[in-house]
Amino acid sequence: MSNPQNFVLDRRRLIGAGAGAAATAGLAAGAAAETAQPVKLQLPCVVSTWDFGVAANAAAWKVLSKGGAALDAVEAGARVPEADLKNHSVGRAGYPDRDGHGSLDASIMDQKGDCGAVAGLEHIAHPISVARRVMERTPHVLLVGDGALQFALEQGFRREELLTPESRKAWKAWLKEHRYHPVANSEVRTYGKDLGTPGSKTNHDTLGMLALDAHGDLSGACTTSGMAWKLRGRVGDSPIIGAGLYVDNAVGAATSTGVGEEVIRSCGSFLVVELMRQGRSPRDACREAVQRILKRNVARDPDFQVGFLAISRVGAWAVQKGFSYACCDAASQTRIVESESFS
Ligand code: SD4
Repeated sequence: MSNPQNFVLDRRRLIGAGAGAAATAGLAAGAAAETAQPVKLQLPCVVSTWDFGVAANAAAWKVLSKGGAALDAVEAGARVPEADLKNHSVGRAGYPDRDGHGSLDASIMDQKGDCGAVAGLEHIAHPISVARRVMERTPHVLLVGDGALQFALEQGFRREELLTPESRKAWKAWLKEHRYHPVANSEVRTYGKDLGTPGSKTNHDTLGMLALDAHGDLSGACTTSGMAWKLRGRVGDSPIIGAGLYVDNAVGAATSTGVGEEVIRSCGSFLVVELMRQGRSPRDACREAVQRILKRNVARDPDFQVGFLAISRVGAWAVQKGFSYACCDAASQTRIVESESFS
């Protein structure tokens, strides 16, 4: 198998490997864009949201390129931004809630339709691995808050301080402003000088990762610290199966990033997969899901953003303006797709 090829998108371009079946669509302040040509699927492959997905993909690729399972790949991939102290939207250094508590959400789903998730998990740096334990070692799907922490500790996970000095500083800076206005997505983050330029490596959001392994099995993972400065106890889409993540081995998989409330209200990732089941391409399915949110949310916040990423067995690449993703597969060909806008 050839070496992994990782490609990063800037906010206008998608750089994809010449094989695969993935698509994104999203909206940024009410506008979204996408374009794609159908391409043939080549196994294995992995795609993930945002530019930090490149490092995550490399970890997933290590598993996939040796013939490993998609489930192991997405867990390995998700653990990368979770451990990255420069990443303030996933894992240990994620920005806290408005009261200063770092709490994490994650979900994982495999080719059998089995799934596990944790929400509002504090003091544990790798929620994706706890989510996998929930899936594999309990009869349940979702554990929350103190119960999730108790389970994680019983499973041998280490209790640690999630906040880094940097994320604490950012929280203090936000507190000074005396405003309660949680935001998601790099393009609209405005609090503190240390958040990084919008779109920069240090200023991105949820990791959603979808992988198709050499055996033809799909799995997905989604991990986040949620919206910075959220209300304590607020849970976004990422740990909700069908919202932030959905996998159906016969059809495809989808994941999301952005304002989780909108994705939950629309059962976003489930919707994308169901649309693909009906014969829609990943691109059209993502676009339709975005358009439904747009239609429903008439009085939306002008900053509000949602993006979907999907992978199918017979799909196409696509991307929308203002939302990047990283892909990795064994193809020798690469291509660049310029996005175009619609609203
Ligand atoms: C949430 N969807 O908690 C996550 C946050 C996110 O881009 O993805 N931001 O709502």
